[in-house]
Amino acid sequence: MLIRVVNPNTTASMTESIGRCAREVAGPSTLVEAVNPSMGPASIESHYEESLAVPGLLEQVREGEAGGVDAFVVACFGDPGLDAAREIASGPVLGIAEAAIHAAAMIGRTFGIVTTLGRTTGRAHELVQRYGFADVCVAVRACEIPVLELDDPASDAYGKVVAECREVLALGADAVVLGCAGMADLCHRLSDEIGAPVVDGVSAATVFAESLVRLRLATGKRGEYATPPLKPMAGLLAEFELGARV
Ligand code: 5HY
Repeated sequence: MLIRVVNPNTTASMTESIGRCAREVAGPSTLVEAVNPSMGPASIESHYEESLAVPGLLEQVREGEAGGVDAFVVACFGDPGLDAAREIASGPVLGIAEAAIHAAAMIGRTFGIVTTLGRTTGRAHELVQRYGFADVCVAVRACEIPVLELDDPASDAYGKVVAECREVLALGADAVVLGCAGMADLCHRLSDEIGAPVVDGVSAATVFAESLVRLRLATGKRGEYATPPLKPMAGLLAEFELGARV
């Protein structure tokens, strides 16, 4: 089985780290390819960047679809372009926020989320609401570390994430959800440090995507997620006209 994990930002070092985490949990017969778009923001920390990351994400989904990919993972905690990707992919498409939130709800009564910048907490609340877990999400906290500084030792990112994880537990959470794909490689160390389950969406989405393929389940195509109607696409986005060569 072939799973394509798409990091919707354009930072290759982050894509490599995401790929490593996904491969760690993928089954022996599963091939994981981690990719990022050729265009778009270096990191996604605002609505503007999230919107501008979507064409690149869809570029990678269309390319993967043409290359026989069985399932896709959208490796950004805002789950950007998830619905659009589901419309153009035949196999399952999972967002890391969606997967992490569902996993957390299966291992405790409550959970909390630790994300990067405070300005992204609104999106996290929205997704918790959308996925139906607003009642059991007791906190969304930000460590105020920019995405691209998460792997910079000088930023003390790890210490700040630990502190926010402890705050979330103090607010009554049974588990902590990591609110950024760039935190995926901190997951097990954090869990040992705080003595509670820590959920990383990259690995959760990879395993859930694998399971859906094994169950021979894919996105329903009779209604909302049917292939979009063909129509002309003008200007910069002309190559996104469905039916146009990938
Ligand atoms: C992410 N941004 O997972 C989100 C995290 C965030 O570039 N990859 C990004 O801060 O919303």
